[in-house]
This record gives sequence, structure tokens and C-alpha cells, in this order.
Amino acid sequence: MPPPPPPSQGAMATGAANHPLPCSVGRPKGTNQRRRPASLSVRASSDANTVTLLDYGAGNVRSVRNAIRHLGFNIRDVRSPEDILAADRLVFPGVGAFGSAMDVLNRTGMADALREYIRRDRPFLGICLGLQLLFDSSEENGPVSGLGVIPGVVRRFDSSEGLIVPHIGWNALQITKDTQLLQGADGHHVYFVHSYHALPSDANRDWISSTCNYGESFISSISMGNIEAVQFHPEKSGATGLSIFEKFLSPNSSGAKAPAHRKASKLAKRVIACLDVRSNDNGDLVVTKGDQYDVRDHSSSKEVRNLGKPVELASQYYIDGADEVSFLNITGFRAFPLGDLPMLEVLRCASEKVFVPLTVGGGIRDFTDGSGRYYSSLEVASEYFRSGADKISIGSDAVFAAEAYLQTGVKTGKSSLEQISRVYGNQAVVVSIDPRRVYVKSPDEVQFRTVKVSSKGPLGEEYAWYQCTVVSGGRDSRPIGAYELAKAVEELGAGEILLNCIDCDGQGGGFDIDLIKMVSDAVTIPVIASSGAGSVEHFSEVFEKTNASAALAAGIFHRKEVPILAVKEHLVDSGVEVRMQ
Ligand code: 1PR
Repeated sequence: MPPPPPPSQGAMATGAANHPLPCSVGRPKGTNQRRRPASLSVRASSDANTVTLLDYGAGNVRSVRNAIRHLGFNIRDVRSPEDILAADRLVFPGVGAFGSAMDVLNRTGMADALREYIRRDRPFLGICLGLQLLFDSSEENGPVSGLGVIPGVVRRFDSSEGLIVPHIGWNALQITKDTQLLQGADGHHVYFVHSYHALPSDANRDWISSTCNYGESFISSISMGNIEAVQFHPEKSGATGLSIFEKFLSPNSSGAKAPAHRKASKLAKRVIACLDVRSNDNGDLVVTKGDQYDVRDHSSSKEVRNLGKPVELASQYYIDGADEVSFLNITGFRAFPLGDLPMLEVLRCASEKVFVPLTVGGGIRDFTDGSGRYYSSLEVASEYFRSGADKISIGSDAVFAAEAYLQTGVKTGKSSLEQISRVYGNQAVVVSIDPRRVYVKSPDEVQFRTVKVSSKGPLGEEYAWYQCTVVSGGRDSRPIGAYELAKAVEELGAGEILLNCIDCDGQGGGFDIDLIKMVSDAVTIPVIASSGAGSVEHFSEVFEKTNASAALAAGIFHRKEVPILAVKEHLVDSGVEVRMQ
């Protein structure tokens, strides 16, 4: 296994710790110098199995590297503008913010080299920001000038009418131009994660090879001669994405066989497999699964339940069609996560085999080790990103941050949630909520948001609130409800909410619809429904009755009681759009 590349941070996370290019802050306006790069010489090019990668160090391109290597290609990194002109085939996975990226490209002379490379019509594949940078300018903390290759302005999705932004998930490609790259991909779902988009216009019509619909129709790919760019992430779009990537890397191949599919038309609901990971009593890292968070056997041995090996299971779920895989390091609170080398190794190995998004949580907080060295939560998150995470998930620390924010009304900018979302972008930060149901006779009994429950409590109570908990040696209840927490963490920069329910965890009786409806109606970021899935019908129920964007399950997948494919087929039959492969 190759060592992690030094500057890369994690697939679609944007920005990087210790780096001058934070994702969505401090965006200096770029200058668009249009002079020709007179002094650039061209080096002899390399063997056909090598692809040149432009990683200007702004964030995570590990997933792109993994996909390229998985397809059998070597990578040559661009170190100077000359390397761009010498490339046979250039992949440009833009990460970070538009303005910061242009600033680096202009400062290093790479902007000119890129324009020249494109003018010569050399094979080019831009990914995500690598597509947006080709346009005249972007409104992202701007206006900021881009490379000016394609006419048009990159704008933010309009969330004023309730559209969930960022646009995260699997959406449908609508091919508008016959290209080799996208052959067979029409009507397939591919993975997007972005807040800004380029719009079709008369001036750029000739460039557009596909569009996608999210609130409005936006440009999902362009193609002109040898110049290709995609707004989605082929490296995280499963078999469809790898097939597109392969067609760029070996144009004479037809790419991997395009998977059979049902025609996609819109943003799909996601099905997520979750792996709770911890060391068992022998010190082996295992996937475990609790009943209401108790992961020990109820037999006399009281051993930690062992449901399999983390990398094997994650790889299997990818093959089975999971739209995302989550790892929760459930004892991360006990020890310093960066000292947990096996967990980081699990991530590295999984990210080489899993070409859908990977989320990792557990233990993300500030920490001082035995020798007195202080590590910020940002450093912990950075290491997770470097090891292959596309998103990180924060549990306990987000509860403390929300409590402090609700008490003072002040955003300090210092919580782990705020810092990580500022540097990596909010789309890279999930907040995991672990609430318990507390029944009350009347909403007046508590200061927290209650719901009228579908099934009455043990004493005939008609209402409940959902009390958040944290891990700190045990599971402590906190004076904050799931509703209040969700609203607060959205304001503090969370990009998504993983909504568990301790009462339902491992019970197989279905998701807590009352809780999920309350929270998914309250926020405008995606909510992942979690805990309690026991049958395929539970998935259709949660999507029909709530605004959840995704549903997560663990036990039924680990115990092989319900295959992921069966869940998806049932959802399709129920009229819920999902990604089929
Ligand atoms: O607080 O930042 O260190 O994060 C700890 C993370 O570990 C949190 O995301 C928390 O949810 C998780 N966690 C802590 N203890 C446990 C435990 O089980 N003892 N796992 C735990 C929580 C819950 C689910 C589970 C679903 C679906 N796992 O995500 O996968 O309930 O299960 P099911 O389909 O079998 O019902 P921090």
C-alpha cells in the first residue's frame, strides 16, 4: 500500500490544515492574467501508463489518487508549470475555494500553463472545482476571475426557497452531447458535493456535454476536443464513475463495462452502511454492534460482539451497492485517536477499495497526550482526512459546542465543529446525534421541543423530547434536546446530521419516525436517519414520512438479514428514487 501523499487531505474535503488555502474563508480575489507563458519549455513526455496530477495542495485528492492507481496507472505530480505542459494526460481535481485556488495558480505560473495546455487541446480532465475554474469568474466570495476558458459565471445554489445546500449525493446525469467519456452514462446517478455551479447559457452551449437538475438545470460536465471536465466526483461515483475515469485514462478502451441501471432522474435517497469499530478484549479491531449502545454479549462471557473485519465489510458493502460507508470509532473518546494507528490503517486500506464516500467519526476533539503535547481537533480531523475520509463526524464535542452557543448566543469560532467546517468546508462535517427518548405528559413540562408521539409512553404519556447524550467514560445525558442541537450545529457549520436514537438502536423495530420528522423539518442540511432498521419496509417508511435524505443501518447488514440490494429494490418499487448499479 502506498504511503499517504503528504499534501493530500481526503477526497472531497476542501481546504487543509497548515495550509494557506482554507476552503471557504479568507478568499483573496484572484487576478486573471491572460499573457502567454513565454518562458515555459516543454519536457519530453512519459510512458502511457502515467498520468499527471495537478495537486496544488489545497486539500484532499487522496480519493483521486486511489482511483487512478486502482485503474492501473502511475501518478506524476506537477511540481512546476513545465510539468503541466509536458503532460500526456492531465487530471486536475480542483479542491478548496475558487479564489484561493486561482490565487495559487496565478502565483505559481500554473494558470498560464493550464491555459496554454488547454489551448494546445491536450488531454485534460477537470474535477469539481477543476471544472468551475475554467469559467470566466465565480461569485464564491467574489466575484473572482477564473481561467477564462469557458464563458460564464459560477454561482451559489439558491437556498432561499428551502433548497438543501450543499448539493450532496447521487444525482442524475442528462447527456446533451455525444462524447466518448460519458458514453453509457446517460441517466446514471453520479456523486456530487458542492455549493456552487455553472449555468448553461447561449455563450457556453457548445461546451456542455451533460446537465443535472438541482433546483435548476446546471452544467455537470463540459467537453470540447480533448478538454473534459466534470462537476461530479468520478472517483467517488462507484462503477459508473470509475468507468468514466478509465475512458479518460485510456481513451482507446471503452472503459469498464457500464453497469446496468434503471434510468435516474433526480437526487437519489441514499442507503448507508455503518460500521461501529472498536478493539475487542484481545486487542483486535472489530466491527461490533450494540443493543441500545450496549456492545457486549449478554452471555456469561460478556465479550465485545465481533461481527467482522472492518475493511472486508466496508469493501463488501461497496460492492453490494451502499451509497456511503461510515466508520464510527466508538471508543475514540477513551484514547487519543491519532494514537489509534490500526484505525487509521483501516481507513487507508478501505479508501483504496471503496469508491463511494467514506465518513469517519469518534474522538474528534482537542487532546493533550501523556507528554503534554496538545493536539487540536483540527489536527485529529486532518489525520482522518489524510487517511482517506471524505467526511468526518463529530459527536460529543458538537454537543458541548451547541450548549455553549445556546447559552451565550456567541459563535466563538473555536469549537471543533466551527474550525473543521471553516477549513474543510461544511460539506465535509457531519454531526452525529445520540438522543434518548424522554416521555412527558405535556409539552409544558420541559423547555425543549417535544413531539406528540405515535405510540404512548409507559404511563400513557402522549409527548416526548429527545435528550442528547455524550460519551465521557459512560453515556451522560445533557441538558439539550435533539431539535435544539440540530438547529444550533447547523448554524455552527455542520453540513449534515447523522440522527441516531438510543432507544431504537439494534432493536429492528423501525426508525424513530417522530424524531426524524421533527429534526428533518427543522434544518435545511441533509439528515441521515439512523437506528432501528429491521426490514426493507422501514426504509420506505422513513423516506415517505420524513424529509430524511439518507437512511443508515448496521445490524441487519452485518448479520446478512437484509441485503442492500433488497432495500434498494424495495425502495424503487415504492417509488423512491435510489442509485442502482
Ligand atoms: O462522541 O465524537 O467520540 O463520537 C462517537 C461516535 O460513536 C458517535 O457517532 C456515536 O454515535 C458512536 N457511538 C458511541 N458509542 C456507541 C455504541 O454503540 N456504544 N455507536 C456508538 C453508535 C449508532 C449507530 C448505529 C445505528 C444503526 N452507533 O450509528 O450504527 O444505531 O444501528 P442498527 O441499524 O443496528 O439499529 P464522539
